[in-house]
Parts: sequence; structure tokens; C-alpha cells
Amino acid sequence: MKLYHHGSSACAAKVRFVLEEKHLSWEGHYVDILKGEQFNKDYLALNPKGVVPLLIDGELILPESTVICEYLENKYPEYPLMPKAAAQKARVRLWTKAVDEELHPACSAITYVASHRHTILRNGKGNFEEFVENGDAAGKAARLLKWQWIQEGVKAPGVADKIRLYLTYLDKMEAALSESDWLAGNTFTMADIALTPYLNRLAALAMEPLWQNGRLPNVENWFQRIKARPAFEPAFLKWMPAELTEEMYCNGQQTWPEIEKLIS
Ligand SMILES: N[C@@H](CCC(=O)N[C@@H](CS)C(=O)NCC(=O)O)C(=O)O
Repeated sequence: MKLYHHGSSACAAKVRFVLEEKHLSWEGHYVDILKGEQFNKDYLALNPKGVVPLLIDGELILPESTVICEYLENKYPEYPLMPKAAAQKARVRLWTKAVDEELHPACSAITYVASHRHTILRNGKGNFEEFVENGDAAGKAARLLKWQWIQEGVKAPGVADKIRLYLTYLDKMEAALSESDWLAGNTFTMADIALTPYLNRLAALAMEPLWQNGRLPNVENWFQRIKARPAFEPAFLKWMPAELTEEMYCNGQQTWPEIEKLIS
């Protein structure tokens, strides 16, 4: 299997986490989305939306991280990540659906306004026409939005609401984890996989104080247990270039006061 991915992509990290938890071997194709490589002609031929991740398994070319994770679960049932009981399965799906519909778009906003905008502008992708026009027409509205985040940062329209929405998920996680060991019950499931990149993103942006120091003890404990899993290092840390790790942490620290003011 080939996975087209990027170190800092939350969706790609989710797929890598599944691959590692299931002990599957895979070949990585790194697409540097901070240098605009997702808009290269060859990549757009595989994924016209110009986003990662993308899985290729034989004849199958599969975009959409949640669909990829479900495909891997169905094709490789060993090391199961979905519960058997229908009700438990539904609980997992509620988390993964929320990630696709709410948390991921909110994560893109905070990541771009807090850090990626600086990297992208430095990398020379500051050309509006080029950035917005590349990729298929259906994704244009999303690219326009992203361009606003890149140009205007924290002050871009709608950013405060997206960040507030993101942070409500920390409280939802705390509530769920006060009832059970893991997000959808007492076993580690795809729900835990799906939420991990979003906690890890806030940590990467130096925002761990949001749950540390007794603020959200169950979230803190959950994230410690997640980080202790053998799959965490190869899924998350291994693919983050050291300079990007440092840059995101510093940018996050510098932007936090502005974000805090915006959402308070
Ligand atoms: N719904 C898609 C979202 C994919 C997505 O937004 N990928 C981001 C990285 S997490 C990306 O490639 N961004 C590059 C860009 O928008 O230019 C999925 O779950 O796979």
C-alpha cells in the first residue's frame, strides 16, 4: 500500500496511526503541502481535490481519511479498532463524523492562522491566483477560505467561531472520559484514533495548558496513555521534520495571547 501524506497533516496522521496499530506495512510518498506539492499535476491526477492523505492499494485509489481508516479496518480485521456491538459502533461513528464535519475544519483554521501561514508565505506560495486557481473547481471555496487565513491570520472572518468550536471538543472528551477509559467505552477504538491528531495539534502549537494543570484531568491522562502506545511514535513523531516541529511550537506560543483575546 502507498500512502500520500504529510508530517503535519492531521488526517494523514490518523491514517498512519491505524496502519501502525494494525502492524501493516506501507510505503510513504511525502507531499509537502506547505510548499504546494499537492497542486503538482501528477498528484492532482490522483486526487483532484489536492489534499492528503490518499491511499493506493492495488487498483484502488482512495481519498478521505475516515473512509481510508474504515477500509483498512474492514480489509485487515486483525487488531480490531471497531467494537462488535451495534450501539458501540454507533458511538465510535459519532466521534469520527464529528471529526470530519466540525473538528477538522476548525483544526485547519487554528493551524493556518497560528502557524502554517508563516511557513507558506516564507515558502513563496504567496501568489493568490496560483494558490486559489490550482486544484479542482469543487475545492475552490475551501482554498479561498484558506487564503484568507494565510493573509489575515487570526483576524480573518469566522476564525474565532472555529476555534471556540474546536475547544468545545476538549470538554466533550473530558465528559466522555469521565465515564469510561477510552472515548467510546472501555476499549481503545477508532474514536481514540480519530481524536488523537487534534489533541496532538494543540500540543504541537504549545497549547497543552488548555488541559494540563488540573484543567481537564481525564483528557490529560488519556493523552498520556495515547502517547505511550508503541504506534504513536511511528505514526506522529517520525514524520514531523524537526524544523517544522520547532516552528509550529514557537508560532503557537507567539499567537496564543492573540487567540486567547479573540475567543474570550
Ligand atoms: N476530508 C479530507 C480532508 C483532507 C485535508 O484537508 N487535508 C489537508 C491536510 S490535513 C491538506 O491536504 N491540505 C492541503 C491544502 O488544503 O492545500 C480527509 O479527511 O482526508
